Amino acid sequence: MLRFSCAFLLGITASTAAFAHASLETTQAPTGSYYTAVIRITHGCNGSPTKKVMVKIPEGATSVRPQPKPGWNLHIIKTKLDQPYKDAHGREISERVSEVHWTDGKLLDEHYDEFRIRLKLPEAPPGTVTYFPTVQECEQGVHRWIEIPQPGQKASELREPAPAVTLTAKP
Ligand SMILES: [Cu+2]
Repeated sequence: MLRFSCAFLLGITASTAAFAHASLETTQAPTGSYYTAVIRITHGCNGSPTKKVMVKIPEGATSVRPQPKPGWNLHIIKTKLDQPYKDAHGREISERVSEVHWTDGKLLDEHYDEFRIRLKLPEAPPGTVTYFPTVQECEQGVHRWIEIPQPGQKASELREPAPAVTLTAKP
């Protein structure tokens, strides 16, 4: 029987818990840069397979393009912009992608998978944390990785923290 020291076990538990939730592969990126949000789904809901993954896109993110996945249907939800703008090609943009849904799939609890969205991050001061609230629906049960830490609170203190990326200064 393998024995672990309490601190080591605590260390393992803390780090694997954070890693074991829905989280982003890259958690720091320059403000306003092109970024691939890789949302990692590392387990189901109490053993039940994942059948739907819905991701909310942060305000200010543009050029949002999700990656299709074999065996899953892909839905892009758009919302009208209060203030339309012209993109880099001079085209008038009057709506933004506000959510991306992968549906009708099956990811077993014992398997791992990644859900990818390419986008341009918001322009915001370095240190700003940008969240991708994610709802993971299973055949039985659901995980709502949507909790945002209050000022002074750590994400690791939350039961279902939202995947997050911290914006850094432009290189
Ligand atoms: Cu978890």
